[in-house]
Amino acid sequence: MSNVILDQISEAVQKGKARDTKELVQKAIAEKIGAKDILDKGLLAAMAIVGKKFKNNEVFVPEVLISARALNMGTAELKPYLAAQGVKPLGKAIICTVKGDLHDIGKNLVRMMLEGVGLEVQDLGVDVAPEKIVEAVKTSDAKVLCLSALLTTTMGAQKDTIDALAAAGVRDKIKIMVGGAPVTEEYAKQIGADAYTSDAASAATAAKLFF
Ligand code: B1M
Repeated sequence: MSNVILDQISEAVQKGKARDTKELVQKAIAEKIGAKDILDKGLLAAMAIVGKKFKNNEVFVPEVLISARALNMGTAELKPYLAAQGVKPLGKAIICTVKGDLHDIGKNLVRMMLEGVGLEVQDLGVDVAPEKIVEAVKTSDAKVLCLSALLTTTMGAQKDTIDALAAAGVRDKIKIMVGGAPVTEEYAKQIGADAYTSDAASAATAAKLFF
């Protein structure tokens, strides 16, 4: 039974049916299907299929965008269930997708998981230039900065950001975590990041250790 609804969620995301996705996620929650299963086997499974089709030129940017919108509607429903909300914020983190990069689904998931472990999150959005990040670090009391990059062509902006923070004299004010599909542990070390994690849940666990 549960597989049926997870398949329906996947189908709704693939077709970009945002309202259906939201309703099906609500139905799955009511049927006591675990939030992580709904996320992994329904919502993200769909995006993996859409990603393959995108790569093979079977679907194009507009279709991917409407699927992304449906996926975001679904994850918004899951937010309270993915992790218990902390009552008093543990501390503050800044998150963004780096310059030149518009992908925000992974970033939003990381933000959600950080909030889930009790952190207050300042989200700077997507395509964020190093100068803007430097300004945010200077003016905020955040202890952790999370940089997301989804393209091999924008991974370099993670390094540019770390370099810009060093040049501005604020590199040691904050712990820098990097992630995103093309990013690796080795790359993270190479560019002088403090931590790399491959998924949103471990990003939250790792971030917590800095407080
Ligand atoms: Co884009 N895109 N895209 N795209 N897109 C990819 C990434 C790609 C792999 C598709 C492909 O060819 N197979 C490919 C990149 C190739 C490469 O560089 N290696 C690609 C390309 C080429 C492009 C364009 C250049 C296409 C074009 O225009 N010709 C263009 C670039 C635009 C730009 O950014 N300047 C583009 C555009 C788009 C859309 C706008 C259409 C849309 C984004 C919509 C949105 O985000 N609102 C889109 C999408 C949706 C994808 C795919 C299909 C899905 C990405 C996604 O959201 N995955 C993607 C193919 C794929 O991945 N299968 C693809 C789900 C998400 C949960 O995973 O973001 O990896 P992810 O996040 C994970 C982890 O990486 C980690 O946690 C998350 C899960 O737990 N994580 C972090 C992420 N950030 C972290 C930060 C941390 C820690 C962990 O900080 C500490």
